[in-house]
Amino acid sequence: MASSVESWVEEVSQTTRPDNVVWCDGSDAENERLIGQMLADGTFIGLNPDAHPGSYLHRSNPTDVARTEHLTFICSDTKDEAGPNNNWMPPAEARQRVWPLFNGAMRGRTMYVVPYLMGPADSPYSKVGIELTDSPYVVANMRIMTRMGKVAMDRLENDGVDWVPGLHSLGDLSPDRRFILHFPDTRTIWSVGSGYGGNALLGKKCYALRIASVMGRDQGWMAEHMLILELQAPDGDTMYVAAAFPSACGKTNLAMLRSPFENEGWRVRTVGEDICWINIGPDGRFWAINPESGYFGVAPGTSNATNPNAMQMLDRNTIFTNVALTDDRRVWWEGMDGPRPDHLTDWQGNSWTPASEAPAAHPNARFTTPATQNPVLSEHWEDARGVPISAILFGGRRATTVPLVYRSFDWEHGVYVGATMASETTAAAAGAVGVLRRDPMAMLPFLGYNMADYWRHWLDIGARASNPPAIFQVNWFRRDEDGRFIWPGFGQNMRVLRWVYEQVNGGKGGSRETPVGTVPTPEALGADELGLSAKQAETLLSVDRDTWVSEAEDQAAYLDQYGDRLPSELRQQQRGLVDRLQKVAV
Ligand code: OXD
Ligand code: MN
Repeated sequence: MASSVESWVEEVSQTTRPDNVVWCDGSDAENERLIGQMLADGTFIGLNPDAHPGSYLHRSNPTDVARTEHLTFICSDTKDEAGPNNNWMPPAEARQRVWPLFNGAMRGRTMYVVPYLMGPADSPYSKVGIELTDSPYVVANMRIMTRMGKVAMDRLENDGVDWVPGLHSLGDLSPDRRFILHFPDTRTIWSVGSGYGGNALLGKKCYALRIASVMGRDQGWMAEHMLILELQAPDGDTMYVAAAFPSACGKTNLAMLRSPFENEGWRVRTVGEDICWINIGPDGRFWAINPESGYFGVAPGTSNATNPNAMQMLDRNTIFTNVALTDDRRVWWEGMDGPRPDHLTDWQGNSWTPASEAPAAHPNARFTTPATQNPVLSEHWEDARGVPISAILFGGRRATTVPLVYRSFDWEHGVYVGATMASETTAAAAGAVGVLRRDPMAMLPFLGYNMADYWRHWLDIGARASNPPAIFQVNWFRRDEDGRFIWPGFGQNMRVLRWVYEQVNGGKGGSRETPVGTVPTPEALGADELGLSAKQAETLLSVDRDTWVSEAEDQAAYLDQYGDRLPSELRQQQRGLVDRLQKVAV
């Protein structure tokens, strides 16, 4: 046992005062014990064993159902280091205001010591964390989402590597006493008052994104909110694509896409569906690993029509959180296949009928399931050196303005496209849904330092890599005049991936240049086959000059808040966009 871990556990126990301390080894026996306890005390509800073997339902506290960005802080020495993109709390204030919430917080509870590894067991890029938590639900989820227990302790002991301490307590679950704090200087995490995934599974957003982004900046690599997919072309050639989308915008569905052109040989396999750590390889390419080993996905909207591979993956060994329950103890959520049941128990445990006004499952209801159950998992998902990325997609929900897909002109322009991307907000975070906000690289809620310095880092990394990926923006969510989505999305997104593949491989046909970037022709996407009218296809791929002039102004206003820290390259890119738009005949 690494003595530094032992002394930290001792120190935390002195404050939190748990009745017991349990060191987790990640074994099946330990998991079964925890599940037994949770079934006995109601934390877990057993599901129909024929329909859902090895699976459980958890109902969270109704005030604790999503990430709480307004209660999430970066505790750097100065406000400038955290940047306008973060809430900042000085470390001294954190000690005064938040540390006391841990005082005696674990009395009457067990404190679990959870060693975990982010990344494949034998990858030099993987990293160790230790989470101390008083929530057995968190332990059961961490066991799916990370490589937990012995494998992490072995890494610590054999390699003497650094580890990231994360302290988590449910506290009293009151939002008034809820804080998710990150100390970039000491690479430490404190989370109190929430059991929700993104707030409480500290390996995920807190470590693999907020703390890791700081480590990446200091050590020359990148931690990104991106899926990684393997795209196979008919001749067997494979290409890897990383894609950043804000939360609940379909990353899991894209990463597990079932191709309508599988017969022709076009197919997708998954390497990761939420987080991607990128290092520059000796060949000057971007090499990416998925630091996680499970999926914490949004259940509502998942069906055989939208993600058949996920439906197959979820049929066993899954923890469901805040979904609805049928009378024969199966799970149910809005958007699932088949008729809506006449009676359900809703996510809060109340009787529900179709006449009920509120949805039966919470809109941010989740599943936690092991990656190994994904029927289209890539053979390379645990490769120690990662997989080489040839294209990066930035996407978001935009009802207007942004075409279905376009390619940026070069790396710097691509960084500008990522830096200015915007999306309508979703239920993955507490707060209003459907409000447009800029969410650079889909990292707004997940970056551990000043966004302007992060863009500098992107520019520098691109300059250092002799062969960086091509950058694209995508938007599956464009609507027509009647407010309907134009693009069918889901499996049909394969048409966009196919075009991306052709672009990366030098295909010049099927595209046209616009002031914002290169867009496909309707023919290149097979818009006809999809039954899109010429007008629909035009709207989908259009770059409207006036709309883009105001978009460019709004982008400039957004960038301005970063003041002198903003890399000059991005200001130049903004001017370049305005110039190109001005040249368009009206
Ligand atoms: C997630 C999120 O849970 O982005 O992945 O909120
Ligand atoms: Mn995410």
